[in-house]
Amino acid sequence: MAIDVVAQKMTRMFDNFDTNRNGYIDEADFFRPAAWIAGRLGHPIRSEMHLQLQGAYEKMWSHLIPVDADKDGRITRAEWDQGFRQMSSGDSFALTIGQATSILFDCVDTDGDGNISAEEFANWLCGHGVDRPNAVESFRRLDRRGAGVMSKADLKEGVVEFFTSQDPEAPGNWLHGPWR
Ligand SMILES: [Ca+2]
Ligand SMILES: [Ca+2]
Ligand SMILES: [Ca+2]
Repeated sequence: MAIDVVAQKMTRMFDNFDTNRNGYIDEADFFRPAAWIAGRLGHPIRSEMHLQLQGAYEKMWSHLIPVDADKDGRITRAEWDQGFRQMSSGDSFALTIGQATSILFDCVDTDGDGNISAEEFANWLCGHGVDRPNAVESFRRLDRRGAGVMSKADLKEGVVEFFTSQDPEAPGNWLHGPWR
């Protein structure tokens, strides 16, 4: 039987976003990576860099709130799967992909130069609990033309594949690290 590649990727994404690994995603899960990534870059809590990252993550969380179907402030795996199914079958999926790409880009492009470097991407994934070798490998896959940096358009190509491609070899599958 063919494996459901998209479903496996969504499970991976849930695990990455549940940063305190307690089985559901809530707002607190997005404080940790912002603080971790800023710290990795040598910027303390409440520094400008940290607050900027936290703001980007708060945007990500507010974008996910509709997935919390019963409005209890927590996204369970069931809500996650259901929310994704609704989103991907809806008319506004292309719009959602565009918004998701922009929000993600602002979380990852920490120096704000309009490109994502290998180091920025690895730091982002490590902030979500992926180990560094796998984070580096993920960037290598997503940087499909070997440019060494990703533009927002390059990231969007990966985001689209992540959410839609059932091809096990699609580079975009690696957006949230190893997915199998
Ligand atoms: Ca959690
Ligand atoms: Ca809920
Ligand atoms: Ca950058």
